[in-house]
Amino acid sequence: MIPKPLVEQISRSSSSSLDTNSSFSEFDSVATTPPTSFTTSPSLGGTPDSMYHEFQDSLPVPFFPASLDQSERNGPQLPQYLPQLPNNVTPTEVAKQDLGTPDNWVNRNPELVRLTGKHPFNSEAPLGVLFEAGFLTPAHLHFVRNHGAVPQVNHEMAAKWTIRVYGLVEQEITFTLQELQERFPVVTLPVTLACAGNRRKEQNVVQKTLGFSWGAAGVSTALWTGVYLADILDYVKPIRRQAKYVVFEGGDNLPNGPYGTSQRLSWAANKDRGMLIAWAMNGLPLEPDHGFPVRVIVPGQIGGRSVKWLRHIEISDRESQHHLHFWDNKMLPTQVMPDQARAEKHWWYDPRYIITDLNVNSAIARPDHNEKLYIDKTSDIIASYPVRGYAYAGGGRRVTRVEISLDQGETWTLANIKYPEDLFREACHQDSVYGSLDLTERDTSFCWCFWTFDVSHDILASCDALMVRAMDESLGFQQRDMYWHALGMMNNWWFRVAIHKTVNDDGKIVLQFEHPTLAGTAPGGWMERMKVAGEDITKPVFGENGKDLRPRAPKPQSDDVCLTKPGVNRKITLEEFKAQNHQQPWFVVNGEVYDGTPFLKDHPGGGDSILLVAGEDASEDFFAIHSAEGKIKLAEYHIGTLVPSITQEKPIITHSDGSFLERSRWKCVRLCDIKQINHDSYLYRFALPEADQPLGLPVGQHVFVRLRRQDTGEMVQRAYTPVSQQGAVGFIDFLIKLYLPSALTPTGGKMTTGFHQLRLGDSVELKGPLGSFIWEGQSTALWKEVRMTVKEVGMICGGSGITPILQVLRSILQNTETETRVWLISANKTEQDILCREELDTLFATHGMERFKLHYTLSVMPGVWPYSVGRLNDVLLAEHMPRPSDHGLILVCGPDAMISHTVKPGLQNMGWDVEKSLVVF
Ligand SMILES: Nc1nc2c(c(=O)[nH]1)N[C@H]1C(S)=C(S)[C@@H](COP(=O)(O)O)O[C@H]1N2
Ligand SMILES: [Mo]
Repeated sequence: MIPKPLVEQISRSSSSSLDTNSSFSEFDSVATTPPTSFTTSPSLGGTPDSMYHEFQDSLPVPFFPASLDQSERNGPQLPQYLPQLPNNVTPTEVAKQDLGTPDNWVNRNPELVRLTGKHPFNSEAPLGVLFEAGFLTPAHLHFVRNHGAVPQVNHEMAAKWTIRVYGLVEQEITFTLQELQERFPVVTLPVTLACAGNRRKEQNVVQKTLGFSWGAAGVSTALWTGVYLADILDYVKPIRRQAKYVVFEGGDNLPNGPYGTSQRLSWAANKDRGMLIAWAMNGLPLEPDHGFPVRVIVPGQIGGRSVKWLRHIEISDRESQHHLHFWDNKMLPTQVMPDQARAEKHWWYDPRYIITDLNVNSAIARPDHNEKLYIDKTSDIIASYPVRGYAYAGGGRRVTRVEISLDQGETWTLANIKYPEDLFREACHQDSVYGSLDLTERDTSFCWCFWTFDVSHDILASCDALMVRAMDESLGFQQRDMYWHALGMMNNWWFRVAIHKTVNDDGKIVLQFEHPTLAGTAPGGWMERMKVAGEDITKPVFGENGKDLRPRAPKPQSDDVCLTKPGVNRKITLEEFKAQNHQQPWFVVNGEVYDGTPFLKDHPGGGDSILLVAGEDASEDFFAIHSAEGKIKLAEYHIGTLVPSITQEKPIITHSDGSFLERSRWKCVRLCDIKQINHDSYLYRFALPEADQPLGLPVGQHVFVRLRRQDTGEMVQRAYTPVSQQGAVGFIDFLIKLYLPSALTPTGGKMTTGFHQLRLGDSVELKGPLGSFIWEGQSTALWKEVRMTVKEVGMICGGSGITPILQVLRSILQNTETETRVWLISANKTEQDILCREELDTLFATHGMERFKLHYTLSVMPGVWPYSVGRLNDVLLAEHMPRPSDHGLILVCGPDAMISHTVKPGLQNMGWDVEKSLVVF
């Protein structure tokens, strides 16, 4: 059936109040007051049928996008045997993020995940939400890919919108949308669009590509209504043998000209390929984000070929010359690094690297990321979990199998696939909005399909990961390995979901699922977690079982960063390596030797962390905490290779006096108590493995604490000094001031946030001792391996800087045989911030004034207060620190700014030689 011409309706609608608004701002204001709506028309009867006819008759052409009209609208209903239209809920407000942008008039769903900040708008729905919406995606959950601002098109402009068809044709012509509708059969096709960047985040975690981070929801399906491009081409008659391409141009205004791309004429002219010039989506006008008033739809190809806001169709002897036709939607060879791609134009102009058809792809939507499954072992019924997800292929090819692996790719089992698209093949549906919705004679598959795979809870609980792969009619299938390339597009390696198993207090097994990544900038997923842990995420191994299945590479891989320096080929023997002076530390990473001396001063983790690994294999620590930048830096210090026979023998120094700490080995301790000390500080007590075990930490030294963030999976480590008394056995106490996420620091302190997440029973790892200073007692200190007699000790601490100093203070004062005297200033913001005040005051009461001079200063004006007010300054230092002397030493711990701007100059003014007498913790 050819739909009846809608001329009458056009003239009717042009007399409506909407049409009299010509400027955009007026239009916008009208948009928020809905016109007489379809659904509230008084003539509407109660039955869906009468509603349906009413709908058609009042349809203005071209009609309004839902978001410019009212929030809940749906296209005409479909017969019951077809997949039903989703509920379209488009907000009637402009989101905050869009206010300062050129898109400050587009109403968008705030639930969408924004992938490129505020502007331009690129977004996808949360994967679980997209999936639950079903076969047809409502406009408010459909992914959006805009290279720039959305062209502002109001009703009047839409009515006058023309598409010019020109070039190598017998008959050039310009169509309005009405004319297209009148002249050609109106058709509707269900089509899945997927951006070529779908799943790019996974590539970005392996190594940053030139593109932003799509999750697995850069794919959506809708009913698209328009006319066949093939019919238009028939009408304009391309000139035979000359015309080769059909070039489309959009109405958006981008820095390098409008968006445009092209199709081969032979494909475009073939109705089987289903290319449409479309004005409606799910029976409603296109949303501004999806091309209002008209766009191209190219089924089976990447979304990038479906030009939105279509202005021109040129029939040409050459492909599109538009900037983004060349500089986007390419799959460059994997050897071409991003910088090289930017610099070398020829890659982009090589026709072999263009992407047209989609490749076969699939993803797991259920279980969702972080979903939890509680397993009830007591029940007799063997419960099962339906693992579910989507799959799609390109070029009209059907997905012919979806397989699931529960053993990390060793064996695969078929999942059950449903093809909702096939329901449209059973009968033809026609009406004046959809025109003819007829797949009865089509063999092409242009839509995603859904698969299900039931796994019994028992089996699921014994798995470390779920993996899916699909195959299409051409027997193309998803590979185990990622094809990483500079644009990160068409990523379709196996989709893997990690499974974490824990046992609850009540003995229940809890499974928690972890997707590879989260869309956009959101942290999380096993890829980031394993990368931080130094694992090779391009060959991921899940859980203990995975290790048996595929033995790990012996050495941790280092992303794509080269850890060696070109030209360095010195061979270093273990003897030579070991004989190196530890003040000029050499260490080994992956069998290569590095000289850390030049970096002692600037290392972000402090020089101590380098001194600590002097003469040792630092591979494990290095990979646990370093980013690509750290790795690039490391290569600068490469001096040679440890000769092979010796690298196998890992030099480890362990001491055997029964004490806990080891300098070259991380050891676990379990959190056994948490006490709140003040508004932001807590005392964390960790149990050592043995109840009577000494810690093995000399006074004045520190330990490294390492923990895994429970939210991000990131490994973080810092040096701390415990506050437990010297000689305490079986436990270690840390006093931690928490820097939690706040309005000012949205991420909070990396390490202390990690502490805050710890629950009793959780463990952290310790290693040590470290530090260049030891208080040996009896007026002696060992500093940088030089022993000295110390009779006067000044101590300056800012805030939580008291902790390393406290150990020395106690040791000095508790020893009644020594005459060493101590001066201490504790600088804080408020009185509540002073840590260990009670202990300090008690020590003062016991040992003051003769041996211990104690002073406080507060930077925030207190009420009644016997000590100083104001930041630390020269006057305070002169008054409360000892005079310079040969047997004097000053210890300081606090913020860098305080040390370099106040303490050092202040002490120098007093006559101290800070090089020789100032110990900075
Ligand atoms: N005019 C124009 N058309 C365009 C784009 C664009 O930025 N401008 N983006 C393209 C890309 S890369 C994709 S994936 C699809 C996305 O369509 P959607 O936003 O309707 O989902 O539109 C394509 N058409
Ligand atoms: Mo795209």
